Amino acid sequence: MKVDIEKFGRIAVITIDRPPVNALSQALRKLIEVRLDEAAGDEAVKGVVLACAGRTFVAGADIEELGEVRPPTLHAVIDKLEALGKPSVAALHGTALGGGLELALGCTFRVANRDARLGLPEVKLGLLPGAGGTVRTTYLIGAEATLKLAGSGNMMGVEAAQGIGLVDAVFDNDLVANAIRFLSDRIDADDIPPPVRHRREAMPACDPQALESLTAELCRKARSSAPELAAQSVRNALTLSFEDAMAEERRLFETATQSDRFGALRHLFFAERAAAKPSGDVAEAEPRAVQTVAVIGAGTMGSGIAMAFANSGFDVIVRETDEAALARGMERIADTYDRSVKRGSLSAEEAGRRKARIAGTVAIADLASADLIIEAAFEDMAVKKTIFAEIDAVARQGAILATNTSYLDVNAIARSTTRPADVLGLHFFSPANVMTLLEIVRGDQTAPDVLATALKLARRLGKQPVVVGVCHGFVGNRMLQARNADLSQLILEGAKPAQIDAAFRAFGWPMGPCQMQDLAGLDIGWRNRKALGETDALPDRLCELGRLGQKAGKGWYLYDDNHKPQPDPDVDAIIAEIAEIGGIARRAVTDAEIIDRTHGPMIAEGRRILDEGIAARSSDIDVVWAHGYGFPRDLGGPMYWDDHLRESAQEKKKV
Ligand code: 3H9
Repeated sequence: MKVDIEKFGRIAVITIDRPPVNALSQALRKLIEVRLDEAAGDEAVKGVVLACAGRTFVAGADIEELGEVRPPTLHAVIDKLEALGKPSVAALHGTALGGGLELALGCTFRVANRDARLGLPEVKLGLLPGAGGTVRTTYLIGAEATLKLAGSGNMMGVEAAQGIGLVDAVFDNDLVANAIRFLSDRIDADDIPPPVRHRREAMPACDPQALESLTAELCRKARSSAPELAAQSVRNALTLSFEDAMAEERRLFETATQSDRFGALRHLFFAERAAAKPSGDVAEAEPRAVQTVAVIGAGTMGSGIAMAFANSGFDVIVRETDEAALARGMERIADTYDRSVKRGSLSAEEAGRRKARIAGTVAIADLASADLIIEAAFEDMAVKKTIFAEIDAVARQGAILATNTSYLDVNAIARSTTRPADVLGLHFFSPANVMTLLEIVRGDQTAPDVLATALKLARRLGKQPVVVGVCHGFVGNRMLQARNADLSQLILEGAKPAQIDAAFRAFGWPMGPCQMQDLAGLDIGWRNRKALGETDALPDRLCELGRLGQKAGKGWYLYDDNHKPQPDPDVDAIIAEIAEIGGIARRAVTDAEIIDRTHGPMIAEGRRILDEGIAARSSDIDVVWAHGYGFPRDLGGPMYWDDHLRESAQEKKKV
């Protein structure tokens, strides 16, 4: 780690260099402070360029150190920069995020590379920007634009940033040289605006009502109240003096860093990165090149997988057994893209490019050119084995063969080929073009470079990978089964489906288990039970009565034309009847009991999964649940919740 200073005539360039992302640790802040003092004390220096070495401008405060207040604070460093008495310009490349953007706001100007991105992502950690990010930004670009940035945590491209005044100039190359020239020209023209803190008067106007509705929308989208913190601070920027608004922002920030929510979200931040990182023999292996991907099966899953790859620039071949099924799959794909265009989330040109990347075939021989073949056929071992033997006969040497099975034994599937080292599981979640989780299933014989390739692919696809071992249902579905194992019994004892779902939503889930089963189709579980020779009287009866879920207009609930679930007295009658047959006394069940009897077994299963080495780390399980099943991020994942929050939540309830 170092911070250099170099003079180019009357301009001093201060270069921050702390790989990988120049995060502002205490040690780095100290070094920056020293260089700022040097620049301030040098009479010959008339202006300062603040730049970064490596792949990015400062990506924020050091998340490891957040919550500790150790001098010099970021506030102090930014204040010093703002009070240099000489104009300064931040030269932004890569991602200027959080404390990095706040540092840049301490400069008189901001210039950027065309592909740079800016953002205030603190909300994703349950925080708000804590070093002027809401106050100075509001002065510069107005309250609404600031809240959009700080309340969503989304990054913004430089052209948009220039449009709203966050960036003063954009360059295609030679960023630092251009920044020096930019600053020199401004000095020569005597065109130096005051520091951002003194630009309150020029602040764009804002409609308080618009701020209110924007805050509500941000909270709804985030399924969290975290955006309210940024909103409160933006309102303070409008109504309080600079000093008071800054003090208040800092107080809100420091309080938030002590919260359970921050602890949970910071845990997930590092957990996600740990899960995506190759380790052991996989870290040493060279990933194989992949450009052409074949998908076997054009059903919901297969077409979703095909789109996920096409969206990331891969060439895709979709294979179906007959022309009619292929046509249906290709139509489903085209419809999905057309809907995105209609919604405005995708341009017609881009949709056209993506569609053009997907070719269809019924000839298995056409898969010979593929670097990766993913089977997304019916969930049946015999079917899968036949398909793998077929692929084995046509795939080129070195091609990777993957199964998208959600439950089945990847080792058995691998053994049906002559090359088990090239076989692994790539378990996408539905819809595969939307859901971020990818369980990468390592078979007994899967080669390290096959795994390394899968991890690299996940990154290219924008997916969150987690490497798991072979067992029935892997990490996610195995724990889901445990979570739902007591569901029928709970209902028969007296908890209504609507009460169970409401208890789950109150916990923070996007939906409860009954709603989820209705959405997926109750027949999935029914078919599984039949295959295993098992029964579950209550859902079996619903299925026998044609109550297969939302698609049938009725399941646990009754659905109106808008797919809105309504509790159904007929279901209550079925429950009462089966309870009576089983001699189950009905009683009031509390919400706490619902959470305990569903989450308890799920976490116990998670512990068994760890003991068996199916997941490498407890935090991997949290990542699976946060990305694949909507476990509330604010609670850090089931294992983290159990280890850190469950008891204190129970204590709070008692008080
Ligand atoms: C803040 O700024 C608070 C202030 O408002 C107020 C203060 C008073 N700290 O993601 P990657 C590590 S809050 C520490 O794989 P990419 C990361 O763990 C902060 N470490 O790369 C990983 O380490 P490893 C606001 C960090 O290219 C390595 O860098 N800022 C930090 O896919 C590479 O990361 C944020 O929330 C950090 N701030 O993406 C930005 N950032 O190799 C968070 C990264 O050991 N960061 N690391 O696993 C990101 O969004 C992405 O990392 C970034 C790069 C887009 C920068």
